[in-house]
Amino acid sequence: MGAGAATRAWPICVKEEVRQALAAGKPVVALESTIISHGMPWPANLQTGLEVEEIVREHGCTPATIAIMEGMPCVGLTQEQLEVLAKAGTSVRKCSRRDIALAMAQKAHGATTVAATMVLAHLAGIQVFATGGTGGVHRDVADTMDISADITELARTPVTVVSAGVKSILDVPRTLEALETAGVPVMTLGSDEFPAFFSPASGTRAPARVESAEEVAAAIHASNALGLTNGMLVAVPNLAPGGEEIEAAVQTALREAHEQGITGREVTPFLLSRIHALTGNASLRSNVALVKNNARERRRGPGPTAWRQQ
Ligand code: PSU
Ligand code: MN
Repeated sequence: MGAGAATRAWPICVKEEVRQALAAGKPVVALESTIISHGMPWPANLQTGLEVEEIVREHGCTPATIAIMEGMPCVGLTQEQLEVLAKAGTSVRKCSRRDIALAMAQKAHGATTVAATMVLAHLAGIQVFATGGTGGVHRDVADTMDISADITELARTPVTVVSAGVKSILDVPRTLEALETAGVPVMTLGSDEFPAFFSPASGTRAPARVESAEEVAAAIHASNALGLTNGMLVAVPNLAPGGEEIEAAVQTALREAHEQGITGREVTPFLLSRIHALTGNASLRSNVALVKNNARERRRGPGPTAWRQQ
């Protein structure tokens, strides 16, 4: 073991702006970085990352995009750091919970998934996190046992994730079953249906419905009051156009991945880039729109106080 690893100033670096907001009890919203490196192509990824931060700011909150930079877990990135991740794209390591420690030890850059972003957000004291889609149960789970660590993380880490549902390539009913088993509260904002990422309609009923961010905040407070350690999943229906056509492309891409023997963590980046290509980037436009929408929706209804760190 080299001396460098032992003397490194771990564990996490919290950006000054984020640190001050947290210390003052002001609302902070965590954002993930895998969506930047693996979820979207350059330069739409950088632009979206910056615009989502701006939306969070416009609503009186402080954004904290989370990633691992040269082995240092960072809560809150500079524009230069965001640019490094956006340019490097899929060559950056995709880090879920299990990858965090090794990326630190190897001084690697790491883009954090929902699971890893939750881990680091919680360490920094952030309770709310906005993203595009979370991981879940894959449609070919019977063959692959591919179930995202995002589900396990939602079961064990008290961070509320606001998304457009689960990734379009997943099995929605099975994912909701797995979340139920894991003890994760799941609710849709303003709809009885759980959304299908690109479209508001999945054909599956949401386990619960809420009408406002205030109601979500009240549930977070209740959970905190009991000392429950699980997170929550809030689904915001994506109303951007073209949902059904994009879903057809999802089916095609899934078939291609199967034919080409693509498995494990390579599946998501492969499918997303194929879906973007097959839909002439309509899926990308929809994806950008829904991420921004989720960053915005987390505060519909209440004033900033409703989201203060408790
Ligand atoms: N949804 C997208 N694009 C993405 C992801 C989700 O539209 O890139 C990422 C998120 O970071 C999510 C991760 O946490 O994929 C889940 O990956 P896996 O299934 O390998 O756990
Ligand atoms: Mn997986």
